[in-house]
Amino acid sequence: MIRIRRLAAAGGVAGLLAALGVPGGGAGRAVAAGPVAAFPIVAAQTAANGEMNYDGTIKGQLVITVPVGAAVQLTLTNKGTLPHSLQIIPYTNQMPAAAVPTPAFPGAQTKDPQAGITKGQTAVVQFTAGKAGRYLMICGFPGHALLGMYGIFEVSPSAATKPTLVIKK
Ligand SMILES: [Cu+2]
Repeated sequence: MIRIRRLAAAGGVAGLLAALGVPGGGAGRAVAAGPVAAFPIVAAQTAANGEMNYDGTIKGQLVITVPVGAAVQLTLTNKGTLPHSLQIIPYTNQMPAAAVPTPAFPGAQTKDPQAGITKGQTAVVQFTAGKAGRYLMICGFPGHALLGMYGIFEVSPSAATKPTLVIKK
């Protein structure tokens, strides 16, 4: 079910960009003209929080900031014994029990985020940060976000903002 949604969403990127007036939505390429913001992220990098961490961080300590319109690439590698995933969702104080049906941006999740990827696997997530605002990067495996496996994903309204990944501990 999620796979079908993802495919449908991927086909809608060009239309979304056109609707938003983002340059690059035309010319036959569904790729934003914004800068590429590429970050590797390791799930279960340490034993912290029962391995339910991104780069050893929990509860919003990891903050990614990108400019609006950025072509984002997040490469998730799982070093732990539990499955993990990554999904961008609108900011909320109420962590979902598992991945939500639709990510904040088309394609902004690893495949089947409730199932996750297993130890040693890597998944590449690519999407356009089409709307400024504050979002969460959650693990969609049941229970993990509730237990603190989430970071912050900020989309700056300024296209001049440099993409950064900051760890605040
Ligand atoms: Cu997880």
